[in-house]
Amino acid sequence: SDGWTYAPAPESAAIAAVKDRYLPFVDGTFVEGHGDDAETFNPGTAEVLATVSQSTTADVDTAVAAARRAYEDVWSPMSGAERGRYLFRIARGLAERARELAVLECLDNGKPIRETRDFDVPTAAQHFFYHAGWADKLGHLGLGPAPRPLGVAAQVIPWNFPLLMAAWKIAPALAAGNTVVIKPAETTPLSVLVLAEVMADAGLPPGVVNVVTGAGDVGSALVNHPGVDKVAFTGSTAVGRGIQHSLAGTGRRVTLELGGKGANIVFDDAALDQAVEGIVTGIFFNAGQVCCAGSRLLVQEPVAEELLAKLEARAQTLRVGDPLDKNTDVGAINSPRQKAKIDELVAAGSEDGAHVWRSSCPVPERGWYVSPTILTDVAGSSRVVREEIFGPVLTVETFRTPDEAVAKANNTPYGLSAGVWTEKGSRAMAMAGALKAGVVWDNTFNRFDPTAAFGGFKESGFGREGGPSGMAAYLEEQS
Ligand code: TXE
Repeated sequence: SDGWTYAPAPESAAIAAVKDRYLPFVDGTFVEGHGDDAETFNPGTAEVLATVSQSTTADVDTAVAAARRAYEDVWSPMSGAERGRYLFRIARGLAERARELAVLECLDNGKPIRETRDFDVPTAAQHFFYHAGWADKLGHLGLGPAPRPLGVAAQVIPWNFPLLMAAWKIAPALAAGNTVVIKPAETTPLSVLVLAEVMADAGLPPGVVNVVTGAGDVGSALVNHPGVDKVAFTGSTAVGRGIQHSLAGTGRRVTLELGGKGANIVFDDAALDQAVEGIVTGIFFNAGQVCCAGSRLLVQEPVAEELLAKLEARAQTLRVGDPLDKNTDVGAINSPRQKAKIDELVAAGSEDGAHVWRSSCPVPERGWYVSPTILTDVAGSSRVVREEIFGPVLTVETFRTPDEAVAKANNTPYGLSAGVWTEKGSRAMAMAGALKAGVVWDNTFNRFDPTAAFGGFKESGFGREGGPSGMAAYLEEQS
C-alpha cells in the first residue's frame, strides 16, 4: 500500500558495498571524528566488519551547533508540506536501497537476513512514509491551534534495531519541525550512517540530521548538552534512569524507552498451535534481543504439559546460524558482552533449580550464538524471572485463575508488553485492562505499526513513539 518493493540488486553487490571505513555525518557532510577509530564486528563470524571514525565531545558541540542553525534558519520556518516531501523522499530512498541496507544490518547486528529484509528495513521506510503524512497536518493532532516544534532533539539509540530505532526517532522529530543529532550504538553504527547518505541524497538541508558516533561517553555528552531541547533515549533501564536524573530541573523534554520482561499468557481455551507460533515469535524473533520480547510464558495448568511439548518440538526446528542464510531463523547475539550476560543468567537460573531445555540445533563454531533455551520449574524469586535477559531464553510458569495470571504478569518493575491467548474476547479485554503494560497483544505477539503508540508503563520508561502521541512528544502546545 505504500509502494514498497524490494530492490533487485544481487546480495553479493550489497556485501561488496560495505565500506572499510565510515565517518560521522555532521552539517550535511561525512567528516572525520576527532576520536580514535573503533572497529565494528560481524557477530555471525566474530570478524571485523568495518572501522568507524569516532566522534568526541567537541564533535558533539559542532553537531549540536549545526542542528541549531538548521533549526532556526531552514527547518522550523519551512512549511509542513515541504518538510513532508523530504520525508517521502527519504522513505523512497530507503526502499530503493532496501537490499543493501538489509544485508548491512544483518552483517553489523547479527540478526537474520529474513528479519532485516522483511521487517527492519520495510518498517523503517513505513515510519518515514507515515510521518511524512503528518508533516502538513499537525494542526489536526488535537493539540490546540498552534503545535510548535521543540528545537534540537538529541537521540540515543541501541543496537538491537539500529535502522528502525533511527527511523522511529528521526521521522517524527523532522515531521514536527525539529532538527536532530543522533548517536547509534557503538556496536551497530553502519546502517544509520547509510541512512545519513539516503537523507543527503534526498536533499535534506545540511544540519537537519547529524549522526555522531561513539560509546556512552559521547551519548552522555549529547543528552546533557545545553544546546539540546529534547532528549529521546532507547536503551538499558540503568542508563535511562541516569539520564532522567541528570536532566531533572533542566526543562528539557525527555522520552525514555527502556527494558522489559513481557508476559505471554496462554489460557486453556487458546488455539494452542497458534499460541506456539506466537510464543516462538515472542522470544526468538531477533534472538530475544527485543525490549518487548515475550520472555515469560505463563500457561494455565490444564494445558501446560501439552503446550510445553509442542513448544519444545517447534523450537527444535528453528535453524540457528549464519545470519546471511535466508533459511536462518535465529541469528547471532550482537556482542560477546551480551552473550556473556545471557549465558550468566541461564547459569544462575540453573543454580536456582530451574530445568534447562536447550535446542540441539548445530551452531557455527565462530561467531556469538545462543541456541533457543526454555527454563521450566523456575522460582518466582530467581533472577531469570526478574531480570531482562535479552536473549533467546524463555521462562515458563503456570497459573490457575486469570487473577493469578495478572498478579504474576504484573510482578515486575517493567511494564512494556504482554500477550494474551484466549478464544474469549471478553477475557482478552478484561486481561488487557488489568495488565500493566504499554502494549498488550491478543492472539499475536511482536506486531508493530507506525500508527500505534509504543512505550512503557512503570520502569519501562515514559512517553510514546509512533501514532499521534509519538508526534506530540516532539511538539509544544501553544494556545
Ligand atoms: O545498553 P546501553 P547496553 C538492555 C538489555 C541489554 C542491556 C545492556 O537488557 O542487555 O540493556 O545493553 C548509549 N548516556 N537494553 O549496555 O548502555 C550507548 O552508547 C547516554 C534494552 O548496550 O543502555 C547506546 O547507544 N547514552 C534496550 C545506548 O545508550 C549512553 C536496548 C544503549 O546502550 C550512556 C538495548 C550514557 N551514560 C539494551 N551509556 C531496549 N529498550 O530495547 C550508554 N549509552
